[in-house]
Amino acid sequence: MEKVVIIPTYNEKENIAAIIEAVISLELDYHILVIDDGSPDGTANIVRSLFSHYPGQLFLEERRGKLGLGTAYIHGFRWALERGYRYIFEMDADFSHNPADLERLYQACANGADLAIGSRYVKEGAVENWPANRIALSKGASLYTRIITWMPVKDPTAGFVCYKRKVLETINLDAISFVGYAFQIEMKFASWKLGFRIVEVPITFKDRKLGASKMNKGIVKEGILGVLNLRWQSIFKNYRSRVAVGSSNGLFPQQDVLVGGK
Ligand SMILES: Nc1nc2c(ncn2[C@@H]2O[C@H](COP(=O)(O)OP(=O)(O)O)[C@@H](O)[C@H]2O)c(=O)[nH]1
Ligand SMILES: [Mg+2]
Repeated sequence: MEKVVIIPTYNEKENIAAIIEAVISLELDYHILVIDDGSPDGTANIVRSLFSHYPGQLFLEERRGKLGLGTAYIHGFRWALERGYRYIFEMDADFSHNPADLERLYQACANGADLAIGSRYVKEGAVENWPANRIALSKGASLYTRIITWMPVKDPTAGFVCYKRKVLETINLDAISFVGYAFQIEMKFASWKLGFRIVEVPITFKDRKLGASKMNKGIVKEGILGVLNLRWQSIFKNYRSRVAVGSSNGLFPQQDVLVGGK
């Protein structure tokens, strides 16, 4: 029970079998947990049909409807913590994240990081085939987040991450408020505020070839307001103690955070 990759899905029937196969064929003992939000295209049925091929390695949690990426991951984190996993990964289903990079994130954590981020915006990181407007949105979001929060993370919206379990045990998951992609920013912000060591590992992010993106205007709006809210809370509302399990006990003195690309 060492490593589990959480893959959130909504209508990923074109990708899900192949991404599961790609992770398993690494032969590095990754377990996989798919969190499907009642995909109308039958993604969950495909996962179920693969159970007998990968017994004890492939798991599925189904939710009733599209409840958002953030709560899907929170559900997955709780599932993984209850089962004793030591390294808990986030990865998209659509091959934007290369499963072969899982091991690079794992190595970063095994070598001292508490949180390893697959980063597009550090040296040697890259984005391939994304339309110009998506790149502008993503880079703009990164810059905006850094200006408002001062968080020294170059790719704060990244969704390819390895957490050591102690990070997820320390963050009060009930206090994580966002449902969409702002969730990704908040998880990094909370980890940073709690003094965890964050390392950015350069990756090449590729646009999906199959299926459709679920990005929408509501997600962007939540991100813009959400980042302001995080900053506000961290200045005036003692965000750090509120986001820690057990709250306001002073257990987490701010450390010098080491954020490094390669
Ligand atoms: N369970 C769940 N998964 C989601 C939801 N929204 C997006 N996803 C999944 O999150 C991952 C990233 O979403 P995607 O649409 O590719 O976002 P993009 O890469 O930013 O365009 C994919 O695996 C999606 O299927 C959701 O509301 N619930
Ligand atoms: Mg995608």
